[in-house]
Amino acid sequence: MTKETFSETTITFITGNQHKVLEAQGILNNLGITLEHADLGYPEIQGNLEDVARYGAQHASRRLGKPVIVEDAGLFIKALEWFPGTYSSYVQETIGNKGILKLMSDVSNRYAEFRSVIGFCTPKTEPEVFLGTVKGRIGYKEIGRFGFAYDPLFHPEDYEESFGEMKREIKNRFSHRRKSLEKFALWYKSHNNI
Ligand code: ITT
Repeated sequence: MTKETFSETTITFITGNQHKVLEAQGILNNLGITLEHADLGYPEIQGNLEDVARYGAQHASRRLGKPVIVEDAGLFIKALEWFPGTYSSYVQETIGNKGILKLMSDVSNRYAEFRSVIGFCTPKTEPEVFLGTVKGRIGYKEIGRFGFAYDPLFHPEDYEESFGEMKREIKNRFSHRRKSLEKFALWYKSHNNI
């Protein structure tokens, strides 16, 4: 099989979440990839993060006629049998952080992970996926004015502060999104013929 090569340094991030765009731009610019943003939407199939990212990237790249990335992310809480997981969007919109804190009120094991899967695809290639994970714990209250969604609940391993208390540059150094995007960028550059 021949190795695919890519010559574009600009990639379009398909997402409806502006916070993700700002974080991803900060991460990828340092890694030599320019990111454009388009809020096109794409069908989110039932399945794990990888399935959603793979299908979404393929669909969006064929539709836009350009190389794209999409991301499917979520918060996975061990004591809740990894809930909300793939239901993270729905749970954030319905019960929100207060609802999660209520579910955790009698729970002493606070272990949780954020996971991010980046799906990459071009109009002529098959999709590729890249997983990034950050370990941490759920706090006992929401704290912090930075970040978005679950960030005020999540304290990454080895830190007292929540993601909600960290400026974007700090979160970007070791977040789940940093790890998935870095894996993608390294892979992409090794397939780049410029
Ligand atoms: P897309 O248009 O990219 O799908 P989304 O916000 O729906 O945007 P996801 O499905 O990937 O994104 O995310 C699931 C939920 O988890 C959603 O409520 C996000 O706001 C939240 N989330 C994702 N990444 C997060 C992060 O880094 N910090 C806090 N919450 C996050």
